[in-house]
Formats: sequence, C-alpha cells, structure tokens
Amino acid sequence: MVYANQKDMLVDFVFDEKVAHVFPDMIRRSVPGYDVIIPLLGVFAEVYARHDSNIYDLGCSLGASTLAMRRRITPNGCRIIAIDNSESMVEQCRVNIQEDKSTVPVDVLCDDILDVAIKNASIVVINFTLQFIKPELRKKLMLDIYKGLNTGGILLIADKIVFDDQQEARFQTDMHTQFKRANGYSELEIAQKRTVLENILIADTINQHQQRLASVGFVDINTWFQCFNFAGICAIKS
Ligand code: GEK
Repeated sequence: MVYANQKDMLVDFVFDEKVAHVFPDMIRRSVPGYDVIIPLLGVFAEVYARHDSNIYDLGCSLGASTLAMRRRITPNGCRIIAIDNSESMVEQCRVNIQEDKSTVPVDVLCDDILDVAIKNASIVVINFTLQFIKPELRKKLMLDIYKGLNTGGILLIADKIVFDDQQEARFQTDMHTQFKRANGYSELEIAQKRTVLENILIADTINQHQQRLASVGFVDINTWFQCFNFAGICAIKS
C-alpha cells in the first residue's frame, strides 16, 4: 500500500510505476461508484459510437474506460485514442489492450491531453482526470473537445466534486471518508493521501461544470451519476 507507512516528507502525488502497480485496487477502494461508472461507459459507447469516428479516452490510466467501450462498440471504422502522460500507466495500458480480445483499433499515446487535437469524435471520455488539470486551462480543453465532437457526439466527464452548501459538503466528504475506511484504508493512509492530493486535485461544483460546458456551446448537459462527492456528466453536442 502506497500510503500505509508514515511519511515525513509528503510530496505531491505522481502517477509513477508504484501507483500504476496498485492503481486498479486503489481507484476502486477510493472512488465510490467507479465500479458502476466504468461498465456503463460501455453502454454509452453502444448508443453513441458512430461509423468511421474517433473515440477518445483522456487520462486513460490502465485503459479501464477504453476496454469497457471497446467491448461494446459495433459500428465499423471506429478507432479509440487513449491518452495519458504517465509512461508507467501507458506501458501497462498497452499490455492490457493487447491482452483484450475485442478488435476495435486502439492507439495508446503518452502525451498531455492538453496537446492532443480532438478530431471527428463521436465520444470523448475524461474520467477522473479533469480534476488534475489546472483550473484556468479547463475551459480551453472543454472548447477543444466541443469543436472536435461531431454533431450528436457526447462528452462524458466523471470527477470528484465539491459543494457550495457547507452542510452538504460535510455530509458527502464524511461519507466518502467512511467509504474508504470500509474498504480497509487506515486513518493514516486517508490523511496522507489527502495531503499529497491537496495541491493537484482541484474539484469543481456540478454548477461550475455545467456553466463551463454551457459557455463553450453545449446545450444538453445531463448529470447521469452521483455517489457522495463524485459525479458523472454527459454533455451532448447538438
Ligand atoms: C480510469 N480514466 O480508470 N495529460 C494526460 N494525462 C494526465 C494529465 C494530463 N495533463 N494529468 C493527469 N493525467 C481512468 C482514471 S486517473 C484518476 C484516471 C485518479 C493522468 C494521470 O497520469 C492518471 O493516469 C490519470 O490522468 C488520472 O477511468 O488517479 O484518481
């Protein structure tokens, strides 16, 4: 366990080899709803993937979202482009894709999602990754995605969220902490992870997400999932 022992110097979180190794276990035990969201991305893919279009997985980590979609895409000519800027993640993601039996082509790129051109997209997924992008860069990323989506295409965002209302913020955060305890994390692990993520994970309210999406042109913006302080949003380009 990455945060099981007391660390004197807690540095900011990095997606290195150590994290890649424990990642599937870590994300399941710390993100309530992760196990529900991932397979449902396959259902979105079934409905929204279009012939001869691209499907993007931004911040793909080990490829969980990519694989969930890949297994349920039926139109011809679809290509998934999975991007992550952690070499360790990308390396293991490529292995996971190779071991998977489905046949939709996948390009796994080690790159910054802010530098990749989104083109001819029917689906763009950004699952628990927008929260790591500097807040001042988020609107431009949303605009680039909007421009790169074809009409009828969708953007799926899942992210940690915060709340304006103090009581609700406390309730949802306490329940999230309890979820982690119930999954075997100790008080020390919970506290250390909170410290390392403090400077790099900056969550928005659902309202901030909605307003930013509306400001770049999305009209149909649906919150399709929420569990404690994590939410899933689907914005459709009309
Ligand atoms: C899943 N989507 O399993 N460019 C590219 N990748 C980035 C950037 C960036 N600017 N910033 C962070 N990352 C996955 C889970 S994890 C969520 C996503 C988490 C990458 C980073 O390397 C990491 O792999 C991923 O975004 C976030 O559904 O760790 O809580």
